[in-house]
Amino acid sequence: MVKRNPHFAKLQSGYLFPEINKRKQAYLKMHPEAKILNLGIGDTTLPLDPHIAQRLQKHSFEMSTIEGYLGYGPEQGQSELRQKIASVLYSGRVHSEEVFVSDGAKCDIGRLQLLFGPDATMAVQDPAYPVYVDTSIMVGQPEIMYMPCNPENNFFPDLEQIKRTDLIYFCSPNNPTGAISTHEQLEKLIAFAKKNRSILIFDSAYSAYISDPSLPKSIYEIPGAREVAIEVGSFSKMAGFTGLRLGWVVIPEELRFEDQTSVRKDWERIHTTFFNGASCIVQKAGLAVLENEGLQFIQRMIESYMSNAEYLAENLRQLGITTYGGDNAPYIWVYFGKSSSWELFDTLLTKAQIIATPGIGFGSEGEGFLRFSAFAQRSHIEEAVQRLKELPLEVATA
Ligand code: PGU
Repeated sequence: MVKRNPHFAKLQSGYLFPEINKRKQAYLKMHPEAKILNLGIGDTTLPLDPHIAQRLQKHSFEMSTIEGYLGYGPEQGQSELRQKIASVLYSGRVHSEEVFVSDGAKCDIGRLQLLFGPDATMAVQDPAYPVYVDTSIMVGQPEIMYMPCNPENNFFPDLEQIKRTDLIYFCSPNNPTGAISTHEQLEKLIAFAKKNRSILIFDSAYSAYISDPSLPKSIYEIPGAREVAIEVGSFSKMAGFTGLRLGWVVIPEELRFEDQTSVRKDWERIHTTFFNGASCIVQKAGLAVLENEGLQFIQRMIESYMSNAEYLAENLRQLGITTYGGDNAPYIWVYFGKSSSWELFDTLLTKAQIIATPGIGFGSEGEGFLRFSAFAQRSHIEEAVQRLKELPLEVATA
């Protein structure tokens, strides 16, 4: 018999979102007529712009011609797309060879664990996107330091209380709290990583949702970040590519290991060994996103999701419920208190047929919270508000 990988016994039973889906399916089995409103998973619902869809169509068709056919591409990504990401999204702060195109941020976060291996220690915001912790446990990393982020510290960790670790995971705009870190806060984070000789892994999957020009969209807007930070980005929420799959990782040339070898070079080795490139057609569509017409479309799409966030947050507040986020970020982090997150989840599902994500699924600081996603269809959000108004909720103010 083959021994089970012992690290898997340390994981929570299932990954958060399939667990939610299981409970939804169980409910539907008993109540097949129920109209469930899904404000749980952060999955985009608005259709693609024709400009982008036409590009997909064009290149799909060209695959049927001898001249237009494309096989394996460069594993690191099509050079035109790497250049466009560097120039449009980073205003030239990074070079195209430092951009590695992928099939999405989630897969990159998993592959990044291989770069540092089983001995690396890590710090992570609590609450956080569960993939950072789950993949660290899977590769057998020995220690995870949780950095509490809550209303008391305005969702930014007290770095003086945090022990040195090799890696620091940080996400802004944050999933799930919707908090956005300021320039000053990120300067502190970079200084902390420098002092400790740690590497910062900065997840900017929601950066396109920042409309306030005073807030940083990328870690590379912070001086000194190139020597300490990796950035993970995604087309999923920026352009509605959750189903198409396209993301990237930036590793600046200055980033070095203790022995002065290049982190970027090792990443190139991993990326080209484990991955054969994102779909060539989807990369062409990614290029269309970064052209003027595509950029105008994503602006409209983001405004539409953000108007959902504003509507939802405003209505929840009118019900006397304490909310955070929803401003420059597509998630609303809601404190109900008194009950546990899973109890709150069950109450909403059974009494109002609404799905929200239980805060505890993102870490212990999420207990008593629910995360509402603004990516749901507008009609579902409006109906959810209506149902919440009719529901006598046990509401607590934080
Ligand atoms: N990073 C963060 C912070 C995310 O919230 C998500 C998606 C990703 C990366 C994944 O990006 P891709 O480029 O699409 O791979 N979070 C969603 C979806 C759940 C999931 O399992 O990824 C969420 O609801 O939290």
